[in-house]
Amino acid sequence: MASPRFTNLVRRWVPLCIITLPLLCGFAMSDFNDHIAAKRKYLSQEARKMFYHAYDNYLTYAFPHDELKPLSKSFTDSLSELGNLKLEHLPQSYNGSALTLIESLSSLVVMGNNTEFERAVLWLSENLTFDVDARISLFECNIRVLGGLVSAHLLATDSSKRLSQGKYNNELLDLANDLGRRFLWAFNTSTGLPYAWINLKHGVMEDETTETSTSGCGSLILEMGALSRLTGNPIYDAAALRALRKLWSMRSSLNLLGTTLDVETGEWLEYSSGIGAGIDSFYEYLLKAYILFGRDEFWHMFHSSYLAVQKHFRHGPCFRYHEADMRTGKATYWQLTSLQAFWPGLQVLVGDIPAANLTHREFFYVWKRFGVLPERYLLDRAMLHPTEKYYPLRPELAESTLYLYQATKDPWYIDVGESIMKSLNMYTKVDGGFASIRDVSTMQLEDHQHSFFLAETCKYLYLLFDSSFLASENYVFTTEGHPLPVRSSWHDWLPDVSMPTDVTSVKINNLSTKSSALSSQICPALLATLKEDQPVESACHIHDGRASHRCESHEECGIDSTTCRQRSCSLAGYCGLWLLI
Ligand code: DMJ
Repeated sequence: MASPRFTNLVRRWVPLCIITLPLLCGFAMSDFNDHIAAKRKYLSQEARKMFYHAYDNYLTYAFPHDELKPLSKSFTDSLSELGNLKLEHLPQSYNGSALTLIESLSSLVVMGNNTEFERAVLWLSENLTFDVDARISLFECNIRVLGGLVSAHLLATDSSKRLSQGKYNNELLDLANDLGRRFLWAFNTSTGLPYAWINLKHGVMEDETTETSTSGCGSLILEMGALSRLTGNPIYDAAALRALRKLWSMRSSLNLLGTTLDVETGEWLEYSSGIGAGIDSFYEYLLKAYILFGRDEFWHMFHSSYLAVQKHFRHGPCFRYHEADMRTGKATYWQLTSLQAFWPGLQVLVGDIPAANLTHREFFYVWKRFGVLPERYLLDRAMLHPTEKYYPLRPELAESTLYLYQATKDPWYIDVGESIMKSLNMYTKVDGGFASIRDVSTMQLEDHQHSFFLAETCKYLYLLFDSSFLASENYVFTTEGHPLPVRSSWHDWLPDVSMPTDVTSVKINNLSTKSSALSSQICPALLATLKEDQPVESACHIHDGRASHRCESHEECGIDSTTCRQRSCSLAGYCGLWLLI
């Protein structure tokens, strides 16, 4: 029996503890939250400083040309490949396409600088022309220029009244329309697949290469779809959709696509495939087009591709992605590439948060090891690729970090963002801007500040620390980081109501759920097709063959919903996560 003294102690202290502990915890939690809020505020100011260091130097040394050379404090007209023409032989009126200015428009809005946004919009409205004898990449010009203009037009004309009344008369949309018309030349092929290169003045040049990439054909639908909806001319959407459908018809029996192809014959030139260069934004645009336009067709294409990727490219407990032959699924290259780092962000959109978190950690591990992400890292030999050792200020890891933070609110991602920002300031900041890294093993710099550093890298870091821009509307970010608002008038099935926040309430078949273009968690189309006894967990979820989970072979087992890993058949005849694959 307990002594009376002990009983007294318990009587006196236990109720006190029960009352005070939650209070203490509450105080500790609120202290912690205050600390995170203060840290985010400070870091958002640092991200803003980074952006303006890049922007101001661009304006001083490179504007109105395309991009800044921060070491020599000069410029490059990187968007156009001018062949034998030298700049001084160009007409007087030619002054570059001010690419970095176009790419900065939406970042200025995200950072709340409406005055500079207006100044840039008005300058572009008066001076930008696409009537130039320049050979441009359709893919790059679409994501950077068309995307930049369409997004800025939407931001200039939404209800926020960012521009002084009467000053803007849809000039950016007119420019986008003009550019879109020039793009259409590229689609004049027997397959509907567009040429990778066009001359803005003369169309497709004689002897132009017929080789292009999967991304080049399959990442046009957001910008061209938006342009059609804004102008009321369906021709842009139709061209991009036709190309996408043709591309999808070229998939293998494994639902995989290659990375390069011929636009005239419609045949694959490169069968090795993955989630990185040449195909990355193809997956991204299927899901984002579904979120923006609500067409089930996009979801079906995305879902099949996503499952195929998880099944054939992912390996190991660490959730790395190798490359494989689209026809056989056999591994070709065991490489982690910088571009692949967008994948966890896409996984957040689809709701596979645990998988996104694990993959993100892989990329951050390599970032920490080298200080930044090398373009290619050989997984099988745990070493840098002999030639592709560069880091051109790419945004993908910051992008995925933002998506993961939005979905989880885990402060660890704030630390990751802080670490990314520190590295950028330490290794790439120079007097004249931010320079790319030529070799991550020596940190030797290269004289180039890519426009996506302003459109994406700085923007994603800023949004990680200050997401007030996201509170006003539900946005889809293009692959170049340009926000497009999700609007019911553009959408096949969203209810006709305004969406004042970044979370949209969606009701399908009496089921109500919340969906956001930044962390949708649950894909509505999947929800609509569900039977009542099948809980929605993830886009990669495949049920075991039998409800009892009994099996005779691995083929009868499905894909685990939380980890997206292939389940296998145990010796006792049950499907489960028995082996690490
Ligand atoms: C950007 O131009 C776009 O994100 C594109 O989809 C591929 N990556 C570059 C930056 O790394």
